[in-house]
Amino acid sequence: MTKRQIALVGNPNSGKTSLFNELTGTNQSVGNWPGVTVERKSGNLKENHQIELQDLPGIYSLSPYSPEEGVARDYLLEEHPHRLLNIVDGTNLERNLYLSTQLLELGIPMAIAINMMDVVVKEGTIINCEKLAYGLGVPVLPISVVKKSGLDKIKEQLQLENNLGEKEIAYPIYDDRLEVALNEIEGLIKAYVPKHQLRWFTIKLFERDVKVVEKMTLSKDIQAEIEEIIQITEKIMDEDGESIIINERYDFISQLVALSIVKEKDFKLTVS
Ligand code: BGO
Repeated sequence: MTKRQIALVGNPNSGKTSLFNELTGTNQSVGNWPGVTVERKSGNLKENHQIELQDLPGIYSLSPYSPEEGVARDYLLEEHPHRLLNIVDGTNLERNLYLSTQLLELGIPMAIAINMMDVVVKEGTIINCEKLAYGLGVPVLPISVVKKSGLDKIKEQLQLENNLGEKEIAYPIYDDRLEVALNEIEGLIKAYVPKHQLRWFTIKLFERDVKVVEKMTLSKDIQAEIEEIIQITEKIMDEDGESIIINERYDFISQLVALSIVKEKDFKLTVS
């Protein structure tokens, strides 16, 4: 029986290595990713050796600029992991969720583990994981690797079978003006990309991501049509394509975080 591959993805210092070690124990193999000096680590889930965890390099985004991001991107797009576990540092939620918005677009079933909850609680912050889960469309589980809390729920998630269609609508929806453009680009490219990766490729084309544009080998006519759609949207929204996407991601995250976080000091201010 082939093992199910599950990728652990997160920002540097989110606690990814600590979680990977906790879930796999001593049962790990270490090498390098092909062509780059970036360490590749995998290991079986202690409780179920049919589940292989792939520890991806710590990254802030899935842009094509650094070797770490390149390795993570290629793996996620080409090696088709069964599931993703996105580890997020709960003390730095807004910054960490930037990567999450990109991971959601890959069309792979995913869960989010909010780590460092021991620190979050100590700082007097309440994170409403149900609200985050509702807004992001995927399970969000609070954990503390150091305190070993919440890890049973993570193991349950990792062992879930994938449901057909599970991932279809779980990605952030942005400003209407952008969504109209993305919808038009989707129509132009849908015959050329796997259905579950359509959102990813559409957004990358809108950003004029060089590697994706090179790889897709679209006809000159389609490329010109896409460029026209981007330019019209840039004019309407008064920004370049890449900045439009970055700003939309941050707007989406800051609205979601504002709804999902309560700080103790806010309480004190209201009652005094
Ligand atoms: C040091 N809670 C707390 N409080 N800390 C955690 C948790 C948690 O749930 N999970 C991880 N950490 P990595 P990446 C350290 O190494 O797993 C800590 O980059 C130190 N080191 O112990 O390495 C973890 O793989 C000296 O902290 O993250 C580690 O994602 C003093 O977060 C750090 C204090 O974890 C990063 C901490 C010499």
